Amino acid sequence: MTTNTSTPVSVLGLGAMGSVLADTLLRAGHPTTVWNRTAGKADDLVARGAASAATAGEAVRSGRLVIACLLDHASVHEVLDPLAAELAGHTLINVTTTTPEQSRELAAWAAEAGIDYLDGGIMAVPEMIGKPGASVLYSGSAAVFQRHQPLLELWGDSTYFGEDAGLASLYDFALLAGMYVMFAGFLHGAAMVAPAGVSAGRFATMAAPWLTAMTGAFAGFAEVVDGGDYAVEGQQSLEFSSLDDLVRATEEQGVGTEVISMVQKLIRRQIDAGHGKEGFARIIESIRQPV
Ligand code: FVH
Repeated sequence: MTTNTSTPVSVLGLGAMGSVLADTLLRAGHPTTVWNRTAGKADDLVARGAASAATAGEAVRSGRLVIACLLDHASVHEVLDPLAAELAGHTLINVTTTTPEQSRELAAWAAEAGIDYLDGGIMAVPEMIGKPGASVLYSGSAAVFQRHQPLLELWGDSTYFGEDAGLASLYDFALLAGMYVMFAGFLHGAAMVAPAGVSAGRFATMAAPWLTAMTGAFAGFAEVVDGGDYAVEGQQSLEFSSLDDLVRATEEQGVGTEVISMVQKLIRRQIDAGHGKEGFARIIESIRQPV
């Protein structure tokens, strides 16, 4: 069952993200109580109609739906452990970034305390919340997700992955891994062209459409990985793309090779294992089997 009516909700944590999440709920007409460890961060929200709780316990008592948006796993326990008994029978949606195992641990802790638990992974920066492009991943209680989906959609597209509370976090970190390596790749390129007098801004105007176009290769790599045959016809071989010249060009520019050497090492391990004629997707085997 889903609810579209206003839901009394308490938001714990008014950092950059928690403040925006609370503000979005408030603007949509949900009676919102807010709490933050350090005083003062609630002032703007209170001026717009939020209720301010003096303690986390007071916030929990104000609403049966509690949103935690704190710094990390440790801070969630620090705030909520003393409130376990009061949270019993409440719903907790935790959008604090935690690892999959930490999310599962929190779900087990919540189950033990009689708290309905949904874990969230926010795929957005605060400025994106409530706007196109924002997305939040969820796993844990299906009932909680269904009941509160209209409210959750206020923040961004919401996707539910299943009862295993660690799944949202797993997808979150997997997507972030791709993002950080891509960002490092862009900055590596920017460092390479800088000695030639090319600004990072100029390079960005070239890199953005190039990398966007290259994401078109994901589906092909995925097909090869899922098919399990890295030797399919028509692929560029690992030997062909050994990256030797790319590393050399990096050295010639006098910049560090760590970023590109990382990819080269993954390739090299597969060539050394006799897979040099196979395609680039094969490097997933180097990642799957860490040295
Ligand atoms: N901001 C972002 O772009 C990212 C986007 C993806 C998801 N993350 C995660 O969201 C969580 C909160 O992030 P945030 O941006 O709001 O973080 P901060 O601005 O640093 O605020 C942290 C809040 O946590 C409170 N806090 C920290 N430690 C404790 C503690 N031991 N007890 C109680 N509260 C604590 C802190 O309070 P204060 O310092 O103001 O007193 C802030 O309210 C996070 O997991 C991101 O990874 C955001």
